[in-house]
Amino acid sequence: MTDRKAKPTALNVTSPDPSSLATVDVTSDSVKLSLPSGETANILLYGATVTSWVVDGEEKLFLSEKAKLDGSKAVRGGIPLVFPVFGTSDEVKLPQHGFARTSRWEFLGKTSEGGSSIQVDFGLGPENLSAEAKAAWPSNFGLIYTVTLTRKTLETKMIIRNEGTETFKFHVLFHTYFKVPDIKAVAVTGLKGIEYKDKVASSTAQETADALGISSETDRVYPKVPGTVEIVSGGKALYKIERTNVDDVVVWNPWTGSSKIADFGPEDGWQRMICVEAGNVADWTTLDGGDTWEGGQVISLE
Ligand code: TA6
Repeated sequence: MTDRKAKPTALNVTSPDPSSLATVDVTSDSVKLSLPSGETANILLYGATVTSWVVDGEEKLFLSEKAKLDGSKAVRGGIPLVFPVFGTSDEVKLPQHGFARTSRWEFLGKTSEGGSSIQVDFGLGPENLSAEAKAAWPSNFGLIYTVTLTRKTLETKMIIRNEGTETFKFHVLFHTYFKVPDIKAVAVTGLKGIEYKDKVASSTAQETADALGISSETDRVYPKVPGTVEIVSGGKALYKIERTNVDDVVVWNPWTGSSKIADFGPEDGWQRMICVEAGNVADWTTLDGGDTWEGGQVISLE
């Protein structure tokens, strides 16, 4: 055997340290995403509802302490999914905000992972619906909902496919409940100049505020919002909401009227939440047989 003077060093092909990778913990009811740097997101299979998003040890989403998490009622908080109808409609005989938030979704698995991001998919089709929902909305469809967690962002994206031959129309919305320090000190920017529907006053008006403050019950639909919307406080953006192929923005805070909402708590919880919801709800979106629609939001922290 020849003695080699210059011995090759061992090839540096090591598998990554498992503690440096994102993880996905799946239970029978939920999926938890965790990044090695500590950020987490929790998604209930019921409604594919994101119920928690934690960054720097701080919860970013409001979840009512009276929220039902057992599949008996849509979750009051987090990010419930609205589909195929926003509110109620004479044309679609489904309960308020449709069936996506009250159906059990299938976990389709993780579609990408690394040390600084993790992405998972959930699916819903007619086979997952209750008999009543299927009868009220007999269209053949497939939804794929993707949640991506990075160190400073949470992305939610929906793919809607018409699996049938008949055209159907739908609304879709990410009904995000943001946690804020004090509702009286926050404002929503990016809405100025938009003609909105005021559901409290049952009227329409043009938004004049650069930064919309909230000082009473607020329930507004802003159609076709062109750019980024931010939730700001003290001149600083708390959350930046960027939308792709999603036109409208809904702003909701029930104010003291939350006392009439059975699963809303604590009593003063309305002071620490605001719903800023990205969706296509001002008009129906139509989808022909075999066609696919895709849209989503990225929420970033400054
Ligand atoms: O998105 C705003 C809104 O439609 C409001 O009108 C308000 O009622 C809210 O959603 C909550 O609806 P929910 O069916 O969850 O009680």
